[in-house]
Amino acid sequence: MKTFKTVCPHDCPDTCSIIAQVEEDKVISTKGDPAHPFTRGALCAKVIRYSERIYSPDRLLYPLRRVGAKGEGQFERITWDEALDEIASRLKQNVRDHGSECVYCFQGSGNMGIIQMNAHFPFFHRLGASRGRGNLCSPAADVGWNYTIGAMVGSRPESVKHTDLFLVWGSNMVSSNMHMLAFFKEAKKQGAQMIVIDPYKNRTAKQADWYIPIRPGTDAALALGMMHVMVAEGLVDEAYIEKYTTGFPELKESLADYLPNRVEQITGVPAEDVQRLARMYGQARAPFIRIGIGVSRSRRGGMSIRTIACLPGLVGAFHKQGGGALMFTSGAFPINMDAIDRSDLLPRETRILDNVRLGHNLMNLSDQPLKCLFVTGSNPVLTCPDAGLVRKGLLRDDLFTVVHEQFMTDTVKYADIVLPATTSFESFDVFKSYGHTYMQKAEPVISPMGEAKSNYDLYTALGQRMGFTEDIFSKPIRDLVWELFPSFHANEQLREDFQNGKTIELIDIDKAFTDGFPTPSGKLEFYSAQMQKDGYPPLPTYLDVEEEVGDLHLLTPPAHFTLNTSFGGVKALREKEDNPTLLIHPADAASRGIEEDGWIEAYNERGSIQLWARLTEDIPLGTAVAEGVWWNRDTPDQKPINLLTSDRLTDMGWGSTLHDNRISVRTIK
Ligand SMILES: Nc1nc2c(c(=O)[nH]1)N[C@H]1C(S)=C(S)[C@@H](COP(=O)(O)OP(=O)(O)OC[C@H]3O[C@@H](n4cnc5c(=O)[nH]c(N)nc54)[C@H](O)[C@@H]3O)O[C@H]1N2
Ligand SMILES: Nc1nc2c(c(=O)[nH]1)N[C@H]1C(S)=C(S)[C@@H](COP(=O)(O)OP(=O)(O)OC[C@H]3O[C@@H](n4cnc5c(=O)[nH]c(N)nc54)[C@H](O)[C@@H]3O)O[C@H]1N2
Ligand code: SF4
Ligand SMILES: [Mo]
Repeated sequence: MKTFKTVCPHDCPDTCSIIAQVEEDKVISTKGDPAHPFTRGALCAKVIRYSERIYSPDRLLYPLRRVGAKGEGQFERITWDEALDEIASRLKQNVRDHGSECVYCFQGSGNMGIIQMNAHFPFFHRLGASRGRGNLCSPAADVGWNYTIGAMVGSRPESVKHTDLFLVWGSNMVSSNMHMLAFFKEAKKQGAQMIVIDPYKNRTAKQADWYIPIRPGTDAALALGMMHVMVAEGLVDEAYIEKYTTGFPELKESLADYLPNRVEQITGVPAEDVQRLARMYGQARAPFIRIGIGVSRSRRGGMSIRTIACLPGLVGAFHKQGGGALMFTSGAFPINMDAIDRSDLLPRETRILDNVRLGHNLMNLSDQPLKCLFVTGSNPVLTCPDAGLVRKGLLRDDLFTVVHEQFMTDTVKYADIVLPATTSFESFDVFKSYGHTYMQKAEPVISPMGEAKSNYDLYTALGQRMGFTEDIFSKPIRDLVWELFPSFHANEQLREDFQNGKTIELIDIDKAFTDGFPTPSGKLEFYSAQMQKDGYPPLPTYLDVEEEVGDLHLLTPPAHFTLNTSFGGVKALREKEDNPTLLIHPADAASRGIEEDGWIEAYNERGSIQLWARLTEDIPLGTAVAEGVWWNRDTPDQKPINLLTSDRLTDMGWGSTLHDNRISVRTIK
């Protein structure tokens, strides 16, 4: 029996360190690594029995060629040579006939390793394929936060153990960020309070000292209402504001628009609660705000995040132990991404497409239609908005689709060629994190299963088959590490620790704001000249947007055991969630003829799907919540929740508006 250290590859802020026990090239058990300073030996319920995923009888182990109709899932086994030859010849022919921008790779975050997640870029850049911008997950949050703070760093997550007031703003941490919550529990023992601000009473809100329901998309108004009260009542730190922020006089003037009564009308939060919240925040010793990505997935998302991020500037929280705010820690990793991105290989400035609008990209590009689609680390048939249009696009006879996957997902069924992918236990990588500050190395724990190839090995092989001679298409994967981390060159100790599998920190984020903020002005920016240049209001603002048709606001957040459809592939996890469910207030249900829990139909102009209605007062009137994304086979009508979501973009960063849609519901006749 041998013991290996590896890293959980899933898209999750916690990036856990895993200890795997291996016997004769087989993983016997997986458990958390107690030596990891952030994850401290615990793995979540989704990953604790990871060998069920690695050895699932449903793993794809060989290349396949489609023999049935698209979407049917009928394939025959072929060799890697046949697969690579067919892909190379289809690519060459299409590039010759239609130009290289008829090729496009849809990328997801199924494997968060720095190398494997980005391994396709050199190939598609060299080819001159269309590029993508934005993603389904969090780009509006990145842009919004950066306008205020200047870089994607914030308070150290572990430091929440020293807070006296914890604001969880639009995050279901019990399910999606449990290791940080564990640090807050230490503060709770000392009497710290937790407030959850969320449109519905999720698992985390149920543990809060105070749960504040808010109308979806209205967070900026609540934050501005708090600022109004804090300024009016002298609950701000004038000396700090003077030294560390810019634009306070302009902000102060604009706060006249955010009287608590008006904020109540916008947000649904009673004026006295706005006041109480502002006073608690303004009087706390070291208040800490954890901002969730959920807040950002709406047409006001970027501005909401930018506005919430201003709050700590009023009270000096970033400079108090236990205080501040955290969006992501991604900026704590100085990495030379050019080493893996390789934009230098681009033959010219190629076309850029919005990744979130996959259906549109497949159906509506009239000047140069897409002809070859690659999918890596993603399951867009289920997880992309406007899923009906995505499916239509994938059914196009003239589209050549290649999917590299571990499982026969709903997306794989539309592929012409299917390529088997290794799991992270079978490949080398280096991991940063967006929820903590520690770098980790993952050596392969076992040999690849069947004929599976890692992303890096696939795109190296494909590059060679295309006749690409640049060094990246033959470089041993470990050589890349030295190019990715310039800090390793000068620091032998760091290099040695990394080689030996120690968790290392490249930047001490405790010092991130010691000399000010990394914005253009060097200060936390209440007023942002850059925003004005980019066409946004320069001050934090509650934006007006047009309402869609439909009588309930639909939220589609992660479920405890699923959402990321990776987990739906594991039988034991699938069985823990009962049915694809719509949580709805009993009065909203009753007024639509739904008297008790049961199957109903949710619909809007994009389509209709069946969901199990569960009547609960945890959901406010006017809102409905569908947790998780289910594999089609686990739904009554083989339709994904994203049939109902729109591919409209966020206000910033070309992100998805998955929490900004409207539906109606009816009983099934
Ligand atoms: N309705 C609704 N939709 C959503 C969301 C929502 O909140 N609501 N959230 C969005 C967000 S934030 C995200 S991140 C997405 C998640 O979207 P999903 O597409 O469900 O992402 P994952 O489950 O992380 O991974 C996708 C696939 O990557 C495969 N994979 C894993 N590792 C590798 C690898 O090394 N190589 C290759 N080739 N494949 C691999 C897995 O088997 C899996 O099938 O969903 C988005 N869609
Ligand atoms: N168990 C589990 N954990 C996961 C995942 C999973 O699928 N399951 N997915 C992983 C991935 S890819 C990601 S990106 C992260 C997801 O991270 P997040 O998107 O931050 O997801 P949650 O933490 O569940 O938080 C979503 C919360 O945001 C709330 N919300 C939605 N709209 C608004 C709004 O306008 N205002 C406010 N205040 N709140 C709003 C929702 O009601 C919900 O409670 O989690 C990761 N971790
Ligand atoms: S908490 Fe996140 S990183 Fe940790 S094991 Fe679970 S999915 Fe992986
Ligand atoms: Mo995500």
